[in-house]
Amino acid sequence: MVFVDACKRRETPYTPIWMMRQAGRYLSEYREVRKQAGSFLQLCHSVELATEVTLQPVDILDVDAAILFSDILVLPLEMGLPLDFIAGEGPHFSKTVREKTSVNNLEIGAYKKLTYVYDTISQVRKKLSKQKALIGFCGSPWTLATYMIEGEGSKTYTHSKKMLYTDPNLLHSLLQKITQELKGYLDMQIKSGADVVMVFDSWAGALEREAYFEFSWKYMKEISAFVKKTHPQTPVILFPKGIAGYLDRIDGEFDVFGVDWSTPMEYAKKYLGNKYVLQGNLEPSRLYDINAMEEGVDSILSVMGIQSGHIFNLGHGMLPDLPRENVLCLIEMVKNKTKR
Ligand code: 1CP
Repeated sequence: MVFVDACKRRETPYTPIWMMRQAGRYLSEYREVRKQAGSFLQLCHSVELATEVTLQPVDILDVDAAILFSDILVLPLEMGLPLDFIAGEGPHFSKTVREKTSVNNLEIGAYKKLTYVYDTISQVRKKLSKQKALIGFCGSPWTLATYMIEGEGSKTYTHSKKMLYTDPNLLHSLLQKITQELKGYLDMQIKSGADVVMVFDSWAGALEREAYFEFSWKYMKEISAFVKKTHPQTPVILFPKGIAGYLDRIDGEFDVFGVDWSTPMEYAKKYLGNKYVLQGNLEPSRLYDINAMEEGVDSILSVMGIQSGHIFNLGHGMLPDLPRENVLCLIEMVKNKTKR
């Protein structure tokens, strides 16, 4: 598999490419299946339909990896927090976790209930070409905690940060509880057929430097060390978004570092390129314009070259209204420009 080889820094015929949020609304085929499912959560719960949308980007775009179609928030849902996705607003939990009792009430072993995820993974792996990798994923403890504490997406993380500074032990006990679940969750995803796993720390950039390493990176490292110990052959990708200023302190046992678009690739290469394969980091909005897109691709390749050590991706998720023809063009372009 080109993608798995690249994660292990082996020689590949070209730089592999996939895109975060590659299954989504910019594809009419996705919108069709989503309508059939009724709601986003029902789509996540349906093994047949989730399998179909997971495979769509591979069939349509010929990307090198499929990523499980699900959401990071299905774990907190199974831990006992009823979840809704409100159209135009995003996720909403009807309960929040802001004091000791609610941390204690969170269900232990909830990852065992995510059978629809494991079944989707094994279905996808059965149908996916042997040349293509399947990526399993989860949210980081910190990123999941922000949703559980706030009850929804946030711009300020008010309640989460209040807990961090007024009752750090309570936050740690929540993060530890989530970390335990995530270990079991990724273990089960790998046993079900995921070839690679990725941890999304989307709200890493909400934390100042010291706080980031104490409340987020520490747990990311704990999870990746666990996966590397239990499944040494499975590559682990860590994606902390928005921490360009902290790269000098990044360490741990993992294979690939996901570089977001706000982090200059030069910085990532300088601090991390010798130790980790780098994945990224085209600014998704560049896909609105072909010239802007090519300029972005060239700039990334001028830093990363066309040797092993790089996986091409966007620097964050695909946007719902990106022109599909430009996405197709990007895949072609990267494969052509990086042919060895
Ligand atoms: O169809 C719809 O209206 C739902 C939109 C949607 C989709 C397509 C959501 C709601 N989640 C997803 C799928 C999803 N989420 C995937 C699928 C695989 C793929 O990449 O193709 C993945 C990996 C995620 C992970 C995810 N969910 C993250 C981490 C990655 C990131 O984008 O930073 C986060 C933060 C979420 C929470 C979430 N789920 C959905 C939304 C709109 C959000 C973000 C809300 C917010 O801004 O707080």
